[in-house]
Amino acid sequence: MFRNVIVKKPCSRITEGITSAPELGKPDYELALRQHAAYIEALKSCGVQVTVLEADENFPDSCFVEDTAVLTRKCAIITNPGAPSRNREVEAMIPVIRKFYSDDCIEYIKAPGTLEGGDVMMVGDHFYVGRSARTNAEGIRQFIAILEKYGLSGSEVELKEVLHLKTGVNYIENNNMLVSGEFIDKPDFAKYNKYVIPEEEAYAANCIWVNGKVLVPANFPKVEQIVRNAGYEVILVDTSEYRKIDGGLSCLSLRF
Ligand code: CIR
Repeated sequence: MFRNVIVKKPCSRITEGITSAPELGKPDYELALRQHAAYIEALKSCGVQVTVLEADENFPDSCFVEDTAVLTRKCAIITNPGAPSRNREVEAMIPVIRKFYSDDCIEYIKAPGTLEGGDVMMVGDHFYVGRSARTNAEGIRQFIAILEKYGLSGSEVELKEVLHLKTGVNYIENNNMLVSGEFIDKPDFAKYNKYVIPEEEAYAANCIWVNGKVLVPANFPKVEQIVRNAGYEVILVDTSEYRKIDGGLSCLSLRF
């Protein structure tokens, strides 16, 4: 169960966010704000307490708070984002996280290690970590060492095609996993009930489980049906403006 969620409103410079898909156009800031408000309502309907942080105009991608920390039931791990324009987003997050975790269980990924939360997928007390353009071997080494100190565990997953691990694979509890692209046949995930996301709806592999319900991006009918057929109550949330800068449902919050 999650009790808390932290989100941060998008800033007007969201139009300058990092993107691998410029052909989708630039995000519409006003629409992004409305979608963000609807995302918060969807989360609230799952019974969590939502902490809403004000927008930070210094960082175009700062609404994607997931990348700045990994919040576990035992400790908080502040990341060291590998994207230079995003690296200092963590500074504003630390005081917020200190409201929820005591100082003796807040840990830090330190240079030369880099790690972004989008590369971390929690399955109970085990954490899969994608080695990506943003998360390096040293960051993963530090991360797993921290987890082990708290009786948790972690393992590295190689990824080649997507930005972050959770761009392509997401755990929705009950041994169920949504897999797309390069993750469909990964031996790391052989033991799960895998639901294969069709290529044309790959973006929607990034769903989030929140207290028994699953948030699914709007306008991906095949994924919606897959998640419903798996037995979940679905809440659709439109993330069209975030998609334009490679962001999805998970990126927009820290759930703990
Ligand atoms: C970035 O490239 O960092 C942002 N434009 C998108 C971050 C998405 N975050 C995530 O997948 N956790």
